[in-house]
Amino acid sequence: VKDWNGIDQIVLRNPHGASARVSLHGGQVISWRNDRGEELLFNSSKANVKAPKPMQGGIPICFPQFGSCGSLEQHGFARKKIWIVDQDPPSLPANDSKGKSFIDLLLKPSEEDLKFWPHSFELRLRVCLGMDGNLTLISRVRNIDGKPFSFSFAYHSYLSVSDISEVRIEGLETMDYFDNLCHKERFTEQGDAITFESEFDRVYLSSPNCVAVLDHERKRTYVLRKEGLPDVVVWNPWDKKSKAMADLGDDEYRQMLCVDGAVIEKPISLKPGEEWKGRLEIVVVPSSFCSEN
Ligand code: TA6
Repeated sequence: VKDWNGIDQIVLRNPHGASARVSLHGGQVISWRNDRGEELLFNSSKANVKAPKPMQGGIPICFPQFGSCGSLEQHGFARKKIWIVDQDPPSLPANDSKGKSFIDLLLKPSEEDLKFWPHSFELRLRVCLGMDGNLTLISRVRNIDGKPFSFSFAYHSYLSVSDISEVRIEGLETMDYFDNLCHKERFTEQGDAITFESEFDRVYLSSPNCVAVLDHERKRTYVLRKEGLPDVVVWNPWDKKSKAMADLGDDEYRQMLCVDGAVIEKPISLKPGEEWKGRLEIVVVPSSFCSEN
């Protein structure tokens, strides 16, 4: 399938009717539907679909920088680039790909990228759709340079919710976090589940590997399981910021919540030849379940 700009999109399907759509523009998962055809990711109705801007929604890849504290543009350049499909992907451990339909995308720096970030790397993203409709994203960053480099990373996951006031997050209680609204001041979360009544922009540090996002109205829970991604970003722009964002409808903040598996506080350092792997699996279940926490 091609998008508005003639850029390829790949659609993964499972035998029960679930699907995931991945764009070569940014290596971004732009749609994920369950076996009833319901969209599970948020996409803004005002999203700018013109390359190179990334679409507001889905799961953009933030690399090699998360946020705007650094020398690069906000969230790095990976989400603006055109990735390529690896037609001959390497085999991965059975639990990564067994019974799943998947696609491997690759990103390597262009001459232009090297001017801003002078490090040769290969970023491989495997997007898998399971028999049960689960979505798994596995990223591998390899240092193919002659010197070490470090980076931060996030799966900037826009989840679709019924109404932000009906949503709560479990699994981040008592965690330390940076509040991006207060110039990265460090706080500690109290014992209660997280709920939303105003703008929210936090990075939870060294958090558990399972976090649940409960949507009461839809009786739907997203369970996020992560490996190699110690931090969790939770973001909702709320009304004022939404109005200031050209790519987001004024009231659309109510139907979205970003919960990102990420590496932010302690960037990953790779020596020449080394590889890092970050895995995020999102499962949708009828109720909350993080048995391993
Ligand atoms: O913490 C998430 C965040 O960095 C927010 O500060 C907010 O600015 C947002 O991401 C921007 O994401 P976007 O997809 O609009 O580039």
